[in-house]
Amino acid sequence: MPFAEIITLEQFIVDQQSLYKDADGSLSRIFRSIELATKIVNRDVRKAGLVDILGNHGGTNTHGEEQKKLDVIANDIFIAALSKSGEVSVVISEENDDPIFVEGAEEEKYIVAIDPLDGSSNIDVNASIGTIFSIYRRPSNSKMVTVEDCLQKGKHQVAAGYVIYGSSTMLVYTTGLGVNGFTLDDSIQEFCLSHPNIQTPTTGKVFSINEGNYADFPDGVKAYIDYCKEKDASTNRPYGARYIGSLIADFHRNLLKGGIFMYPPTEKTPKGKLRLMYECNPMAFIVEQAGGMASTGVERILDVKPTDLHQRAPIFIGSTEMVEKALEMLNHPEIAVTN
Ligand code: AHM
Ligand code: MG
Repeated sequence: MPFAEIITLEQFIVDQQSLYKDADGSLSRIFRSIELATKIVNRDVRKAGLVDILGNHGGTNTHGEEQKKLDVIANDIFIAALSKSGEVSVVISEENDDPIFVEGAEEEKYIVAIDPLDGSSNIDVNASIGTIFSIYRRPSNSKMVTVEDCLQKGKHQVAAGYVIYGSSTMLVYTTGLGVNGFTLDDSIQEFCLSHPNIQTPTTGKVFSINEGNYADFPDGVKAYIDYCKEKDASTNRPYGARYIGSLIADFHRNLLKGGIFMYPPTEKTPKGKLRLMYECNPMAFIVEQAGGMASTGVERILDVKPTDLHQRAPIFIGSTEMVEKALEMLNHPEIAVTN
């Protein structure tokens, strides 16, 4: 790309700032911190196969899951970068039981939620992994930030984004004015605008779900999966099945190409698996900004009032027509599989 046409993430953020009348640069400073942390994590992810940072860290996280070394490294890097930004009063992370209140910054106006390295079971097999972030304004008028301040509905996010460490490294984000994607140019270590104004197709040909859990799904989900696999030329079915088991990779593909991603409730996990604040809300904000849809099966993801920082939520997310069809079948499994 000719140099004159390159728009870096930093330039883009500065340009966008002028579109917000009350912008004072603080959100831009948070983005700068996220960008720096991303570059450091990217460096570590890229050399994961070469140095001794692969494998389990030995500990378990809040949810009793094994932590990989890179999870711990990424978590530390993002927390340090956000804490140093000077704009963040508290960081909540999928990897930490409790919120991390930033010393001396308790009055700052932003709250950031992070999943520092999602899909970490894929590290050892060299598949795509990612970082997810979500930014809220501190709502209370109290002097010090509280846990309650963190428990906001997703619709109050001021920004959300993800980084995918894939065959290239991309950062995709929204501040509520559409969705834009930036690809890291390794040679200059800059994220460059590569996917301006991402719009997700209203329908697609891909469904993404861990079908191994089929027997445990509610009847409506089973009916929708059967529908996806049924032959019907007029609706381009059967759809293709694509499931990496790394949310960002599955979501990113479907966002660009059209499709539906589902992590429904199962008998064992009645609330699904994914975390509302670290995974579902940021993805829901992004997909809605790109013209798609996200639901728990019962309500819009962004309308769920969190009661716990680490709560899970079922999710049906992606191209609007596909999510609507899935919801129709969830509610009426008895009419399924006849088109
Ligand atoms: P993690 O936060 O422990 O990495 O788990 C979340 C991941 C998602 O990236 C992915 O969509 C999901 O777990 C896959 O779960 P499953 O292996 O049950 O299909
Ligand atoms: Mg995760």
